[in-house]
Amino acid sequence: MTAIAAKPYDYPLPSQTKVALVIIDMQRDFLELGGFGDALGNDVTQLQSIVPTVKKLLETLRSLNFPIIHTIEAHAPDLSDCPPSKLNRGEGGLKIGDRGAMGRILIVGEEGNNIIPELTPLDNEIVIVKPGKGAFCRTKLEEILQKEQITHLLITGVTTEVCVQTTMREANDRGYECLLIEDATASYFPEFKASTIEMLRAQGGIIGWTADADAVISAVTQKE
Ligand code: C5J
Repeated sequence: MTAIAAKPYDYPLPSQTKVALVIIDMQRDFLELGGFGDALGNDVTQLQSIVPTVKKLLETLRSLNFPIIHTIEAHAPDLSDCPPSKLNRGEGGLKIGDRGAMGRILIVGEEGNNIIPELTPLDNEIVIVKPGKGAFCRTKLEEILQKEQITHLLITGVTTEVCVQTTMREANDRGYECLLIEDATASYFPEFKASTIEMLRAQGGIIGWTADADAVISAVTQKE
């Protein structure tokens, strides 16, 4: 048994646990100019700052043969999986399905919808295409985790208070032990990131744990 130095207390990693790295929505649509995030008026450089840390985690856990799960927020070209409540949100800018500088916004297969080149998934890694903010909503993620006997999720990606937080809450309710890697998640709003971290680990870790990437890397390296 080992543990990751975390808050509100150490995150236990019993020897039999199967741990996956989850990388949420590190897509050009959120991180680059001309994508969905930019169209909504956000400063995309806030998200770009975590790329080296996520890459380091990915390369380390990949080299140790941990399962890697990438998610992509995307919709079908005919938008049949995008409810009006999502499609019509936002004012002024481009909407989901509109043509932007990197193709149609948040549409599967479009240039802007791809994961950024630095974090491109390998063929043997799991990629979950999700129409919602949470990675469990209308996807096969739970089925895959059960089949692979994965019980512990190390969560990274963007944006902290939207898709990352929603996914961590969905996972926690399903019984997964979740740890959010603080310097490997980002928001367009730094104050939202800080609040999300506080609320997830409040009340004795009501939704889960948080830790730095270095603490995670040091513990998983020992676990092997
Ligand atoms: C958003 C996400 N913010 N990946 N998506 O629309 O957080």
